[in-house]
Amino acid sequence: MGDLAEEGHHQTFTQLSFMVRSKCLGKNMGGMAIISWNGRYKYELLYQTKAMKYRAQESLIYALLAATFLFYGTGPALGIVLHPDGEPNLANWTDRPDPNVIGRWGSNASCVAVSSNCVITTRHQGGGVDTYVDIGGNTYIVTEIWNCDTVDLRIAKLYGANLTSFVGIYEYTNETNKEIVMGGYGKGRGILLESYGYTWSGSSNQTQRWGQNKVNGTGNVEDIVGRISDVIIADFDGYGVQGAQPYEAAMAEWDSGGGWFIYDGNKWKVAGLSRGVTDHDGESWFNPPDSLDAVRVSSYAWWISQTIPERVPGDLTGDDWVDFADFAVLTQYWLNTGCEYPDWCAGADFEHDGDVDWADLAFLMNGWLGNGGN
Ligand SMILES: [Ca+2]
Ligand SMILES: [Ca+2]
Ligand SMILES: [Ca+2]
Ligand SMILES: [Ca+2]
Repeated sequence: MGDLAEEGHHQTFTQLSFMVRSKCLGKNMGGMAIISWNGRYKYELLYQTKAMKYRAQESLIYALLAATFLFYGTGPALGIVLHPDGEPNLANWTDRPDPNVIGRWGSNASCVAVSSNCVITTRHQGGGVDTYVDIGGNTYIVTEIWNCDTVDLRIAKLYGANLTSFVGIYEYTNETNKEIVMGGYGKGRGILLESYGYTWSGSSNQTQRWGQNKVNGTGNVEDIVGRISDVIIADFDGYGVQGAQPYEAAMAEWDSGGGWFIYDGNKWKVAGLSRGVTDHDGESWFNPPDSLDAVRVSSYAWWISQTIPERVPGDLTGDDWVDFADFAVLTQYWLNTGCEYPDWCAGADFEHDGDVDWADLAFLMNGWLGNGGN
């Protein structure tokens, strides 16, 4: 493996090989690990090698085999990792987004609801059309995907969803020094490692966890398949040290695609999607603090808002069709007042004037007669 390190044009694979080798030696040389890993991702890696030199292909396959062995061998572990003395009581801690805005993406990642029938998530964990998403107490199937150029970011449409909890997009580029709340379905804290870290613990992405941090800066990263993403960056400080938040947290495996949220104008908005952490092969370190990054939503805010599809006019059930089922949703909110951003009484306040009345009913009937223009 040493000689590979001298081949600059195979640097990406060399880094991976070197990282794997370092782990074999029981040392960790740093670098960032993407925090979800599955068969699809490996497939994508292999697929990309078709256009590359055979030698690079061979190196990559060796690295993947070694990495697969290591990941398999580490046993159950990756979610949000919290210090034992800094764990929020989720029953009392209300200064955070609605738990229903974070979903499970398939069996290996997380996602964030950004409209009544769409989530955003990262791409590196794989999945796509036909992936199941559990969010807001229901399970939906993904029927459409929009990838953001070369960025580790995509929008997924959930069939039949009419989510009443979702968040707006953080559009400002002033994230540095802002406090964030992060949530996801990744692994949690395992055992304490002397005075420097924790192992990861967990065997499935079924536990939602929340923590806090603060944005230290911004940057730009390229992953091992060439996706280039703007990121916001934080670190995992020790409990109670200067700069640490009360519920200081790090992400772990399966948190990929989960949210970093900033409180803005009385609303929580998604400012980042958990992407990578310092690689310690299934551990989070606070001494020295690990680096954490999330795909920077503000850089792609315009793309996200332009790409989220418009609802079919009058459709409230997410099936792109207007019928009695939609009328039934409207009747649940009939004569409600106090409808507000972002869900507007499950969408029944079509014209966003705060109530559900005859004007909204007329809008639905119009869609019904024209079948939403379809
Ligand atoms: Ca920190
Ligand atoms: Ca419908
Ligand atoms: Ca209305
Ligand atoms: Ca009205």
